[in-house]
Amino acid sequence: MNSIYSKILSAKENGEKLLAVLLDPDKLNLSQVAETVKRINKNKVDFIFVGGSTVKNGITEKLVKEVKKFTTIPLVLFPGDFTQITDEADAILFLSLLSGRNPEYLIEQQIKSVPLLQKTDLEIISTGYILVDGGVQTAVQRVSKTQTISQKNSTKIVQTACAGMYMGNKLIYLEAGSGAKNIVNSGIVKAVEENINIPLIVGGGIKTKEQLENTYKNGADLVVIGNGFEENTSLLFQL
Ligand code: 1GP
Repeated sequence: MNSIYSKILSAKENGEKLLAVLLDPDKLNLSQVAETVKRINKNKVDFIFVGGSTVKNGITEKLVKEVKKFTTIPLVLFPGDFTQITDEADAILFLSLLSGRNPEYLIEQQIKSVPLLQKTDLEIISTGYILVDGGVQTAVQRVSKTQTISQKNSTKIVQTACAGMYMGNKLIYLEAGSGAKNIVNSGIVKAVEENINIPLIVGGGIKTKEQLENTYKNGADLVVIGNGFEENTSLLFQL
């Protein structure tokens, strides 16, 4: 039942690093899925995340079903809102946007998701989601109508992560936003990792092998790559 979280936990305990590729249903057509997933299969990818900030109802489910035809890699929903929930996936990051002050994304969306989740067998993984400034306004910021936390404010980011852990979240996700110009910097990743004892996910703007390796070295247990894979499909081969 808890296979995906167990895998992340044991990777953390063993110092193994995990990689997720993010597929955004808004950007990926169903006709591109077979080829994209075959490329993912050839690499050391631990999870496929599916989700986006502005996906229309029903599109995520279609994409998930299509992806599943071509891979056995576990598929984790990373939803921008509750309408993206589908039983066709294996797990869901049950996100709360802790960096923001919009109740819609702190608790309302979560309540709205309950009737759907009660009908699924999805593994539910509570995740404290922290949006830091990535140098450009990203979709999460626009859709959630929240502010990011400046990467100069390491204390606030660390305290937000700790609060998320004390609230019982199983994961912390440090996000610079999809297409970020500035990735979550080394100092922030390190400071958060040193202060929490739950697994740390980092994503947003990571496009090179060096950025990926540094992010791991500084303490990320799982790195998420979206645009970097779409724009440079050979990136994963270099890892
Ligand atoms: C976004 O962290 C993910 O939510 C991935 O971002 O698309 O910039 O890799 P990129």
